[in-house]
Amino acid sequence: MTTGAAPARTGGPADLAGLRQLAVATLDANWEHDHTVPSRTLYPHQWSWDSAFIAIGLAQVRPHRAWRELASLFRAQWADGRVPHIVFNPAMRVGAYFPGPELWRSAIAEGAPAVDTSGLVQPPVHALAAWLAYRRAPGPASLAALRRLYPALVAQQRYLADRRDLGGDGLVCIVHPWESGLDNSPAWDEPMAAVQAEAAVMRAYRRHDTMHADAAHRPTDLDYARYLAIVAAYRDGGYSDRSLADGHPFLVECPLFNAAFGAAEHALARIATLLGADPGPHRARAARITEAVVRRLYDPATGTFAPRDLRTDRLVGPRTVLGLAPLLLPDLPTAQADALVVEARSARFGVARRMDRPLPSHDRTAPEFEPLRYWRGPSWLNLGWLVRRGLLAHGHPDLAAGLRHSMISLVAGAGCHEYFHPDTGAGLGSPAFGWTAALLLDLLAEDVEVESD
Ligand code: 2M8
Repeated sequence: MTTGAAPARTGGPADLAGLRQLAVATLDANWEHDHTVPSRTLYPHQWSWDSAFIAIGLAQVRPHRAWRELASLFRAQWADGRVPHIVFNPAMRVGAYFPGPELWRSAIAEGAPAVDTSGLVQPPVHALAAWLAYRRAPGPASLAALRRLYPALVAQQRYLADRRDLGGDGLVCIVHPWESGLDNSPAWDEPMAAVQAEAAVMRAYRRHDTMHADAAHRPTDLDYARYLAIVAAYRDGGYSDRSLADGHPFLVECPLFNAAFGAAEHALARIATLLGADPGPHRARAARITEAVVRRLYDPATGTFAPRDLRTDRLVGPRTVLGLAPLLLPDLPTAQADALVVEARSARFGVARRMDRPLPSHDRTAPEFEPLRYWRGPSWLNLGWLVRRGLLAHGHPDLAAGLRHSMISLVAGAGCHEYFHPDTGAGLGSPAFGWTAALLLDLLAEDVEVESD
């Protein structure tokens, strides 16, 4: 389904030097004393996985800031090891973002940091980011920063492994669509349909996103009412994970989240080796995670991965880009990696040596594909960047090159937008978006190496 006419391209710089300049200027403009905001208008605080992607790009041009970015995020780590998905900037006015600190009330929770945060997490791409930031800017200062961060990265993984394995099968369970990072993905339609809420609830609140972005591109009021109902359920239990398995309204094992969880152990193994620590336990955990991802989330009938709804114990139906994420696991067995390459090249996603259209966030051939609506079709650079790494790790440099070219062309055509129309490449969402700028810098640097253990 299409929501409205396709917007025209907005225009971006024509040459690579101009593109690089635009990316650096975007990151500089979004820098806020110790972190980078994803967007000055839509997202004026610090977001967890945004900071990880941003640190990778900053390492190319402002290495000192890359480490400050990660350090400021991990300063807000909770005592249990969770890294919150939003760290609120106390200097921002009340109402600058919805839902703000007054709704999360993190201060009431045991083990929360002094600064206000959300109580949710996001895909743990931080160990990979820290490793890459070091690789992009090696030297004594980076090494010292990595050494300081390592225990916090280990604690982040421990939280996920110990507190969030709600299915008891070695995988992390996400407890809100916001934890996936792909908030409004069609993957969540089935699990969200079971969440009790009414759109009318939103009359009591003032949404902030629709003041800065077209409402037709954003989640609906009913989606938001459900998001809030899930937050309230978690918050009212003090953000404790202990009894979630008995009745929390949203319990899902996500392939992207768990691929990031496994990739983090691979990255930690490399970091441990560099720091003179034992990489063995990280390697062993990585192998267990990959095995569990395949066992629990691979669907041989479709040849792709899908989220598992723990409330029904079923894989969800829609074939979203989340299904391609396990390519990130260097030890993904060949049978599954090959199947994912078939899926990536299919008409659903169109990854090719010469890509004529950008990688969409959802199956282009599905009836619920919406090219303009947030995470239900548009193209995002972070997903292209992750899939590209996966293609390189599994021996497909030609497809990876096509994806890289397509991502660079998107920004060249439209600027550092938050997301892009998956047919026309027109820029959508925030026009000056942090991770688009950062990952573009990483793509422009020719020396991107991909490790496979
Ligand atoms: C979007 O999510 C926030 C909620 O966390 C929102 O819609 O207000 C998502 O795209 C998420 O992946 C991203 O981290 C965040 C900030 O860029 O925005």
